[in-house]
Amino acid sequence: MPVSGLPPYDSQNIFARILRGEIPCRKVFENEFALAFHDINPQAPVHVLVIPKGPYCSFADFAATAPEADIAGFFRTVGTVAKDLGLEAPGYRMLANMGEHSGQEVPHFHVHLFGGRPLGRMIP
Ligand code: IU
Repeated sequence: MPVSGLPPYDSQNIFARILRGEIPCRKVFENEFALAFHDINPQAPVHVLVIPKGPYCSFADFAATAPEADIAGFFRTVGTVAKDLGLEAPGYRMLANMGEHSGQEVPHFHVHLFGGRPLGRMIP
């Protein structure tokens, strides 16, 4: 269940359909906690999305309602994916849009990983 004030999870959203294998993706990694795949509209030489397997519409939903073991497993996986992509030594950016003001487009929680070039400062 999403936290109050947020819309209910839409099981037909594009990332839910990717998780179910109904729509293909360029998979990078998958385990019990997460699926990682290349963004279709990359904003950096490496632009990968990491999504949890459960039905969480946003970071707020995930942080408030996912079992702690799933939260730990998910974020450990984000780190492993970044490392395996060779991003750790030069560095990378991770970002999660949450809700309307952030411009979140897909209502399934996802972390962006950007890397492969100096990314500059980004505030906010
Ligand atoms: P956002 O944080 O919800 O704004 O990011 C959504 C991302 O999902 C965005 O970078 C899109 O390019 C990306 N994406 C994708 O990789 N595959 C898709 O089929 C769709 C969006 I729709």
